[in-house]
Amino acid sequence: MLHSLLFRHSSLLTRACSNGRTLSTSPASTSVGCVPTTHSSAVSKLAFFNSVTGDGSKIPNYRVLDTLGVPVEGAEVPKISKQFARQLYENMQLLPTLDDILCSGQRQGRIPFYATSYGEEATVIGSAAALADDDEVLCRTKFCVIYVFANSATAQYRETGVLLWRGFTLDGIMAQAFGNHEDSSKGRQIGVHYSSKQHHFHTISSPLATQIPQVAGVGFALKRDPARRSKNVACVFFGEGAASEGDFHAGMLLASTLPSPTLLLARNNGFAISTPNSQQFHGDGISARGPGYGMDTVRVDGNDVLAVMNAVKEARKRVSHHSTSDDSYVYRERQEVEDRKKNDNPITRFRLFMESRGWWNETDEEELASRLRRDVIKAFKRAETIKKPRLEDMFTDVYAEEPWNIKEQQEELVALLKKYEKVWEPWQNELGDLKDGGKKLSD
Ligand SMILES: Cc1ncc(C[n+]2csc(CCOP(=O)(O)OP(=O)(O)O)c2C)c(N)n1
Ligand SMILES: [Mg+2]
Repeated sequence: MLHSLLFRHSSLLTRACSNGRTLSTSPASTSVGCVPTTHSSAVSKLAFFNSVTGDGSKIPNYRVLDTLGVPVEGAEVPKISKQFARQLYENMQLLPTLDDILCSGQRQGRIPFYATSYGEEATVIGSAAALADDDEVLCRTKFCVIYVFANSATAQYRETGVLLWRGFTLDGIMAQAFGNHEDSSKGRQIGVHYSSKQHHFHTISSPLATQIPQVAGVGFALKRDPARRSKNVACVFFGEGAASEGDFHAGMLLASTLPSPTLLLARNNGFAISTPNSQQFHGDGISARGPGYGMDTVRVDGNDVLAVMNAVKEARKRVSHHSTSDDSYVYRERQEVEDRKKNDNPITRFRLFMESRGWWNETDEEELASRLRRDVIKAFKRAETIKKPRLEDMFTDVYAEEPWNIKEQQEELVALLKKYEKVWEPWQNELGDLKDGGKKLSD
């Protein structure tokens, strides 16, 4: 599931008070003026509240399709063609295909690390389809509820689908997984930490939530750029666990006080590694925080690709003007995970919708599954044979002028190479995997 929050500020009430035209715009008969510091109406009755809905209910979950892929009563089904629906479906199916092969590749020791997108296919592909391909994305990318806070794209680590939607190739995915010399980060990043300037996909960093204050800055930069001002938004993806970091609040405050075309998408998959939602927050989830920052907010069913697409599209319109290191079965019942996959699978839900329109059938499914698997395995095997980046690349690209400590480390490595490269077999083997065999540095 996915929830989304859309943010915007300056309510009518605020403006009415600050303009001084009226002291109270509150419909409450008990209103006795306006408190200057908050511009809220003054009342004589003591009342506490802990819900943003006014009546104590939970914020509702926006949905277009039910779990059987049938449009729910009153929902607006986006007008998409058969071809576009198939494109959505194909991209959603590509994610678990990649996940299956790369996860088993990691278990076989062929790649060092991986994080899957299982269950988050609708959230990520639905959002990607609603964004413009040159909107800026910042991420850190499992099952999820999305909250869209609308204001620009940055990612966490489960948003590979955004890159795929934008045309990032399977060879690019595999180069990153193996850290070979075709990888845009030259093998210096941990797995799934993608980076692509061409695809407006900002480099993923491991510390949770750092991307949230950054996106407020990216959004502000877009606003200041006449060529992109009313054309692009900045969009950040983060998990509900990341929303427990101080950086979440810093980013929300920045995005709301410096208005900019920024979209914040919180994916709530119920867990931050082994910590369940019940231990992460008290209150109505992450979405309840949006209005506290004066941001337009919506909670969306993240297993519903059409709902996600509608919500992100609307949010965009408004603002324009876990990993292979962990075993979830230790903290989640195997049955719970299996049931969830069966009972409310975002891919199955959309497949049922497509079948009801006569856009998809069993033959299409079999053809797609074998084609995706073949393509992914081919890219995996190719990347495995490609040499790793040159050794000297370890020291470049961060500083314009090499600082003394980096120089010192490089000199130390050169000395070690001179001493051991010809006499110690493990080093000889490792150097043999590098693009230039480590020669340039040792010369
Ligand atoms: C600042 C920081 N603390 C801890 C970690 C270790 N860590 C990596 S992923 C993760 C859980 C994140 O949960 P969530 O944001 O909900 O994303 P999900 O994995 O569920 O998609 C943690 C605690 C980290 N990377 N950075
Ligand atoms: Mg989570």
